[in-house]
Parts: sequence; C-alpha cells; structure tokens
Amino acid sequence: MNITVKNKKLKSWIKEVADLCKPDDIYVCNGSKEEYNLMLEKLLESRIAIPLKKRPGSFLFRSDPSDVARVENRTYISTPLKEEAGPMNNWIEPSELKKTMLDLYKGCMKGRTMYVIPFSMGPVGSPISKIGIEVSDSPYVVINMHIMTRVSSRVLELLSTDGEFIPCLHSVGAPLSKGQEDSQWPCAPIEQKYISHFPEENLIWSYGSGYGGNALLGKKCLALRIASAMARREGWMAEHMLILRLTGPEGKQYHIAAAFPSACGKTNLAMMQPSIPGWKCECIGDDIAWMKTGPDGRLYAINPENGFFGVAPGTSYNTNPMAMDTLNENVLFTNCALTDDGDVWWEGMDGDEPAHAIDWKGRDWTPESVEEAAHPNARFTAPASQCPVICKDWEKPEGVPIDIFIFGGRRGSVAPLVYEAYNWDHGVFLGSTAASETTAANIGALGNLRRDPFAMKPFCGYNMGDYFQHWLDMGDRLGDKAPRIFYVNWFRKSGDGKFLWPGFSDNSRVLKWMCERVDGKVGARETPIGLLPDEGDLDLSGLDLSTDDMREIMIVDTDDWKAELPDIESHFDKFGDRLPERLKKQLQEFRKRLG
Ligand code: GTP
Ligand code: SPV
Ligand code: MN
Repeated sequence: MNITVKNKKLKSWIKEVADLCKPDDIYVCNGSKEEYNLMLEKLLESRIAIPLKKRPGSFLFRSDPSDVARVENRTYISTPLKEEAGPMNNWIEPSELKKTMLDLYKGCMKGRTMYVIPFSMGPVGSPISKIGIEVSDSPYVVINMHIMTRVSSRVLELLSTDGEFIPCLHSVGAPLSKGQEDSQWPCAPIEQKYISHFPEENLIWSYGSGYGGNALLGKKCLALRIASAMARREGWMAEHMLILRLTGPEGKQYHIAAAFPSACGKTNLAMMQPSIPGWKCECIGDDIAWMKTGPDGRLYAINPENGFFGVAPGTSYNTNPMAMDTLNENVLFTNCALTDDGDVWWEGMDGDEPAHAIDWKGRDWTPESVEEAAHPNARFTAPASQCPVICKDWEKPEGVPIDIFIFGGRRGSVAPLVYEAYNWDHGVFLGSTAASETTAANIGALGNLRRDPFAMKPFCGYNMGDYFQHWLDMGDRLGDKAPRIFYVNWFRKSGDGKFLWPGFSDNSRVLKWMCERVDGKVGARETPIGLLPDEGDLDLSGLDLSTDDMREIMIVDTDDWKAELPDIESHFDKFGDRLPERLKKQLQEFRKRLG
C-alpha cells in the first residue's frame, strides 16, 4: 500500500476487502493529474486505451459486447424486508445476497491492483456533500471516477480518524492466474453480475461489470439509490434530474430541474441553446440533483457530480453544440467508432458518414455495414468544467433555487408536447404515472412502453410507494414556495414515424411558456390531463412547422387517455397500502375529468 490510512473504519475495511479479494497490490488514489496519467499509461501499455490523434488527452475504450449498459435485472435493493424495497425493485434478503456475493468476491482481484478511490459527491467539504470510498480493481474505473466525481486526498484528510463514508466495493469479477494475459475488457458473465445496495447500512457491492452506472459507483448507486433512501430519512430529495438556469430577456433567472428517463434528453436540455432571441441557458448538471429546503423555505438544488457521462450517438453541432464543444480534449470515449484519421465517430454526428471506420467491436465498418458503428449506448466521460455554458454558480454549495420541475418521457403517441399540473398533488400524480419507451441505457428490450415514475424506476433505493409519499410531504413542507410542475414529451411522432416537434434548441419555446406561466403572464386551457398552452401562447416565431403538425403535437385524445386507465390502475395496485390516498384521489379525479 502506497500510503498510511488514518481513518479507522477505512483502514479495517481495506484490510477486510484485501483479505477477501486477494489483490496483488493496493493503491490509494489521491486524484492528481499524475495519477490519472499513470493509469492511462498502464491502459495504453495493455492497449486497452486507444489514443485519439484528433482530440488531445482523449482516449477510446471498447467494452466487452456483453457489458455495454446498466443491468437493471441484476440490480438489487437489499433490505431485511422485501416490502422496504417495494414492487419496483429486485430484492434478495441481505444475508443471502451477501453470502452469494462473498463467494464471488473470494480471490476475485488476483493478478490485479486494488484501487482505493476517495471521492466526494458535491464540492469537497460542502455540508451537502457525501463522501464515498470506492474500492475497485479497474484502472478504467479510476480515471472515469477522476472525471465524474471529486477524487482527492483532501477527502481522506476530511475523514480524519473517525469520519463517516459510504463504502462502495467494486470488482470486474475476472481474476487473473499467474502469467494469464488480461482481456481487453474484463468482466463476469451476466448471471454473475450483481449491482447491490444495502440502504440500511449505506453500503454498495458491485460485481462483474465495468460499465457506467454498474461500476462508477458514485453515480447511480450512491448519488441516487443510497442517497434517495438517506434523503427520505433526512427530509431532502435525490433525483434523476438535470439542472439548468434560464435567463429571460429582462434578466430574470429561472432554475429548472427536469426528470427524464435514461437516454431521453437530460444532457440535451441541460446544455440547450435557445433558438428564441433574448433567452439564455446555462448548465448546472445533466443527470442528478440533490435538493434541500433553504433558509427562505425554497427548494435549493446542487449537482453532486463533477462530469458528464453522456450518450454519444445523436450528439452533434446540430442537436447539442455545447456538448460537442465540451468534447474537444481530455475526454474518455467508450464504445464509439474509430475513424481512419484517429477521431471518434457515432451515428448522428455532423457531416458525412466516414467511408471507413473501426466499429465499437473493433471490426471494419463502412456505410454499407448492417450494424451500427457506435453502440447506441456509447458514451463520453467529460469534465463539467469544460462545458462552454457551465453556469458560474454550478459548484455553489448552497445550490440554486428551483422554480420549475419538469417530468417527461419518450412517447411516440398519446402525450402532447407540454402540459402543466393543476397543483402539487396533481404534479406528483403526473410524475408517479410517467411512462416512457425503454432505451439502450439498460440491457434489455428496446422501445417498450413502461411506467418509469419520476424517471426513478431504476434508481429509487426504497419502496416507490413511500417515495410518492415523500414527494407529497415535500410539497406540504414547501407550501406556496413549491416549484410549479410541468410534463413534456419531445418525442411524439406522426403517422409516418417522424418526430413532429423539432426539439433541441426549440425546446426553449416550451421553457419560455413555463416561465410565463410562473410569472402569470399567460393563461392556459383546462383539459382532462392538465393545463395546455392557449392558442398563440407558445412562441413559434421563426419556426417552420405546419399548423396541422402543431395541432397533432398538442392533441389530447380523451379515448387514448381512457385506454391508459387500466394500466395506471394496475401500476398503482402494485403498491398496495403503500400507495398514498392522495394519489388514489388524483386518479379518481382524472377518471372523472375524462368523463
Ligand atoms: P442518461 O445519461 O442516460 O440519463 O440520458 P439523458 O436523459 O441525458 O439523455 P440524452 O440527453 O443524452 O438524450 C438521449 C437521446 O435523446 C439522444 O439520441 C438525443 O439525440 C435524443 N434527444 C434529446 N433531446 C431530444 C429532443 O428534443 N428531440 C428529439 N427528437 N430527440 C432528443
Ligand atoms: C443512465 O442510464 O441514466 C445514465 C448512464 O445516466 S449510467 O451512468 O450508466 O447509469
Ligand atoms: Mn441518467
């Protein structure tokens, strides 16, 4: 081990894990640039990292084809009682799960170095921040954690001898015997993968995957699943939300937090540059928001992350120019294609397709190839500080006051572009019944419509029925200072399968309407699902959109919504007596409004 650890709990945990996993070495990380470069050198030497000539300090990685996204069916919330994990989580009783996993962890780091990664979610030392220590046998995880979280020796100093931290144990689950050559992307087969959470102990155990949220444990595991359970106990919120600051023509600021499911538009909206004159948008975070009530009784949000782990395909100067400008240097790319001139490429990037590239599986690719060049869940890991529109206040420990909450999802039909909740309870009803088509961010079927309440289905660390109640309780506490709640769908399609709404920078038109609603400048018309913009209130100036298309985007078809009722009912039924009465009432009222 390269340094002496002072924290007692950490010291004994490191020993315990080392005795169990049997690594060849132990290295405690300090978060320095030298350390980052050292890891990269190792990864370059073993040809796991591919340097990109066109982007200084940037590298491409190719994962194993079996390890390309989160694995929701192998993700567990392990509480003593199944009831505490609730109907939307996988559950195994803690002692049973630990027994299974301890068997897997036995000797799992043989032939590898065990890295101890001290990190802070939120600025180091801020009262809202949480300290985690990830132990991992993957140098790829170390460099990604360097970007996505604040890895620093200052974290260990803060912990001192008796400070508390959240232990996050990670192994790729691929021990090496003496002389055995390592594979390009070590990982374990799917049936041995476990992404486990023990919320009552603030403990995370991950085994068998090296990809994204399965392995970068500060993100979904700590900042959402464990943090959501802490937040409920302590009266705050941990949400799968982007945070942005919108400034209107008169200089008034609005802070918006939006929850869309994975690969449904958070990064894009977070960095969006308004197409309407006079409006300015700055990014505070693109994936996770932690929110607490401030001294003035309003809700304040921080982004606990330090970087973006964003979906690459579809990212272009046309759709998300600020993301493109974030990716010029110091970026880690995973499962993108490699061009002949040493750059990355993915479907939907600007310009012509390359005539030849190496696909994410390392094979020759041409435009005639049947398969995609980049995996649909190919991602970039980039420092948030590199985003040209990162808000100057993005690291403010007290956060920013939220004016507007947006829920949404990806639906080719039924849900219109935008509507506003009648009140907080109705907003919670909209969040709790949100439905979205599944994406490549999880290994599983694509394009299946499912209920993904508050975009938290894969990320809520306790019974989702209690989570609904927590939202209602927060509303009660915030009273008239509660943010206004809206619902959006950027993804409605025409009969011929094309997106009706231009989206991206034109989503600013929808945000503008929301701000004008907040300021009481515009009215709205009542419909069974909520309040829709009055004719002419949505700013469509300069937009090339036919009246027919616009009408179709806004249609609220009562029959379509009536047809949703049985599914909403069976969704709610799953929660039994954990479903708040106030949501039952909302459903009754919805049914009544539908007639
Ligand atoms: P996670 O990182 O998985 O949590 O996802 P995210 O919510 O940040 O998703 P992201 O912004 O990366 O969007 C994923 C996909 O949605 C990309 O293919 C985008 O091009 C597409 N997308 C985002 N915004 C819009 C939009 O306004 N209209 C349309 N049609 N597509 C969009
Ligand atoms: C998501 O799937 O919502 C992500 C990517 O943000 S991952 O970090 O892999 O969870
Ligand atoms: Mn996400």
